[in-house]
Amino acid sequence: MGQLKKKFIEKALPIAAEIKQFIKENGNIPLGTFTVEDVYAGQKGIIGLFTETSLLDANEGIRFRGFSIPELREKLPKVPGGTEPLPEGLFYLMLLGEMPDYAAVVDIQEDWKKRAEVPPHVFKTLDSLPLTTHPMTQFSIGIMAMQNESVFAKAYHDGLNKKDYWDPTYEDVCNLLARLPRVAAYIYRRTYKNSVHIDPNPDLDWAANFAHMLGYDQVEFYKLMRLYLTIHADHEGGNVSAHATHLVGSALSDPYLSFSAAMNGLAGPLHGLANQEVIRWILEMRDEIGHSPDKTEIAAYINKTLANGKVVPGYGHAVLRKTDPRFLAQQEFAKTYMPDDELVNIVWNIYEVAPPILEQTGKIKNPWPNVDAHSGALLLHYGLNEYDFYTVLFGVSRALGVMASLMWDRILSLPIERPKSVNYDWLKRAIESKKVTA
Ligand code: HAX
Repeated sequence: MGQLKKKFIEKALPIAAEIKQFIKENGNIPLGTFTVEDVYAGQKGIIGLFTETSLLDANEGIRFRGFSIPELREKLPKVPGGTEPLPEGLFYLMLLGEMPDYAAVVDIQEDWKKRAEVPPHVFKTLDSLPLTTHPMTQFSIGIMAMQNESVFAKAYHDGLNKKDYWDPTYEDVCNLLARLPRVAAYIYRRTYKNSVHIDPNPDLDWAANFAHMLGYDQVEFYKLMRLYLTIHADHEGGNVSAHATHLVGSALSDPYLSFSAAMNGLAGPLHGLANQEVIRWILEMRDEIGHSPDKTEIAAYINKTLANGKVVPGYGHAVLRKTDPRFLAQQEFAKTYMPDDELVNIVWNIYEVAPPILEQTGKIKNPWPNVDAHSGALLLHYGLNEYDFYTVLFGVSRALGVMASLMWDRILSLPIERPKSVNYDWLKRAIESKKVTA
């Protein structure tokens, strides 16, 4: 048994017992009320999910087990002499709730290297798809193709005691995390690089090896991947990809089934696909204007986008009400490594121009940029210009958070998710009865 798995069960069982006792003692205490509008508005603000790995504050942004993005960048272990955090360390933090040292991260790296071999049939499955298949669809299919190896599904089929669900889940989670970069890189190389594939380099960390398999071996790009795979990992439990993992997982669907569901959600343009949409939108703006747009031209293009009934991609958020700290972390990276890059400067100009325009509409609750507003310009700087692929990078990162969360779902034996829905007639009757009793 690897160090992390041993530590997880030693730590998780007493905490799970404590949480369950807490729920038993406090289960009847009301936490709030909801309105008729809440029923229609995508459950926003309604507390109905339990997620240990991270917590989002509307004004401050995300904290992973209590650590903000700047704190993660400072405190998570780095490669010797490195400047960006190692995402394997963030997985450790999210799983255990404690900051790892470098040795603990190396231990995870060694474990994942042993698990990293992707079964050949997965590549054959991917190769059978038309090259025009969107990379996110390929990614979801690639994940599903690995499902026949699920240790949990087999153990459940063979007869598994409830209290042991966590154990084969852990095996699936680590196998999946170890293999995702290879699957993602395979999709990239088959779709855009004539199927000239690059073997993994076992001497590299998880993020750098991913960059290497994609074909980007610059040290700066390794740094970008470490940062990128860290900041996209988790955003508490209610976003579409995390919620999908939790929801599907609550039926005891194994991690492969749960995570591919998450990726189908991430592939939506209001969620993770926004990162490709941002770059598509910027490039279309530049093409239409015929040169690098200035602030006045950007403002006009934003107004035109809104007038055409489209969203300005990369702006707005269901929870956040300030600039996303994940945007700011990427901006800081760009200021260090590419302050004169043309597209990066367009992104910064949009940041100056867009918020007041969006605010003036009077309906957009958050006029500030989210994580997706910046990432594409960073990738383009290093030549990764196949923007349909960007959401797959997001997906590889998101696996860290939602898989750590799924481990907690299992250790806590969280039940099947089944919120109540009501119809129009029910709402009308509820309002009527309120009027009668008022
Ligand atoms: N451009 C134009 N209109 C926008 C907008 C934007 N960036 N953001 C919100 N709105 C509109 C909504 O479409 C809605 O319009 P209607 O009332 O006509 O339906 C209105 O403003 C109120 O929306 P809201 O309450 O402020 O926002 P929601 O919580 O409903 O939606 C979204 C949050 C992120 C989906 C939304 O802001 C949006 O569509 N943004 C652009 C797409 C995007 O960047 N998505 C990525 C979000 C971060 C993420 O998950 N990354 O993976």
